[in-house]
Amino acid sequence: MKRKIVALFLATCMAASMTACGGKDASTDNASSNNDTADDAAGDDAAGGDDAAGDDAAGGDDAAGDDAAGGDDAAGGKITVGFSQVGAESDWRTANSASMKETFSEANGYELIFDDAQQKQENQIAAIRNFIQQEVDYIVLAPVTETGWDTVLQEAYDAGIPVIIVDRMVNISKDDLYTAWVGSNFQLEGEKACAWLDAYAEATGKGSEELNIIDIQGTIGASAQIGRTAGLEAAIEAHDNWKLLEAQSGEFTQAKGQEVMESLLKQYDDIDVVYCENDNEAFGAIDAIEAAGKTVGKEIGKDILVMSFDSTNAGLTDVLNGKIICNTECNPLHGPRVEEIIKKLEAGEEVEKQQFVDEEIFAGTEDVPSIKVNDAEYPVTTVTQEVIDGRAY
Ligand code: GYE
Repeated sequence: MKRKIVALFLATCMAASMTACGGKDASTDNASSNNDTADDAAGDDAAGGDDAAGDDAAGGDDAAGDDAAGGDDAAGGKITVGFSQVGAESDWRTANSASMKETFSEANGYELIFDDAQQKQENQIAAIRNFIQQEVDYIVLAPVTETGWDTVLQEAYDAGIPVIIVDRMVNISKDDLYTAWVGSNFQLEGEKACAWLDAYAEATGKGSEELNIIDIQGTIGASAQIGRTAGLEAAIEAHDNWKLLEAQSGEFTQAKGQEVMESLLKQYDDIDVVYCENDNEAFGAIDAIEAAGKTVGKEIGKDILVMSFDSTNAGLTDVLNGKIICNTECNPLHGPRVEEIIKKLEAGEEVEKQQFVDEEIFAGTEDVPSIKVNDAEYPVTTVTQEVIDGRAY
């Protein structure tokens, strides 16, 4: 309970202006020493404006940090984190789950309640309700889609449990229903991939040729799908000679990627580029293309060019093998980033509402040394075995 109230206080601080929370007095009496309802505690604190959780953490006795180090709460002094994970649909997701589990280990002072939602929002909503009931200290949510979160996040908010969103985004009516988000700029990823294709076509003398493009989309309504599809749509809009033959969801899985590609190969015999919205879809698409007797490769007009996102080890290995021509990175190692947010909250510090991760772009050829998107220049890394061996996922 104690932790719950501290958490609500911190969440309220985040929502209120920092001047209201940044006073000097380190008394967290409300938060630490009585049985006030969560509403009372947060209300008083926020209204009083004198209590600084940060001061507490720095030198006080009642700091949330103290709790974490040796408190007496249900988890035996550990910080409990309920993590609602999308599923296990891809190599990216496996790396992401591993990162979260490694970070939020018992040895690091956490009790992690990990829930795999099997790509279903209703399972995520049930998991969050379960976390609320268990009075976890933090809820971490990797949302399957952007919409549909208002009710359950309001419930977490009312219970005084800070919610950290990771990876994909939520689209909610009130911003203070979550404390912080960390993830990727998915539209930028799409724009980078398309800038690469544009530069590659130019560099190989095919800049004015017609390009027939297939988009194997991710899970419809997921930020990663929305952003990557939007990046492609904008590029198609900007190129008279680029044509989107079809966009269909491969649900970020290899099996579905293969299925979609198989059926599209029957429909179209003039596909130039397959824009797969993740590596696993690309693996499935490659299998389908090869089974249909066509070639994946780098020659526009002769091969089918497979583009992908994530840049997992297996994805970059396919770049090295010449099967994927360009792979735009999406970094899954969010465990330490979420932990940093939690540590700051524990210390009563302000956290950034939204944090974007820096990401690279990889290609199988040296034709395009760098690309430009919105006036920013991004180097393109040519994949070698050394590059792959030097990466963590
Ligand atoms: O690209 C894909 C996974 O949301 C960024 O989800 C994530 C995406 C990732 O299934 O492989």
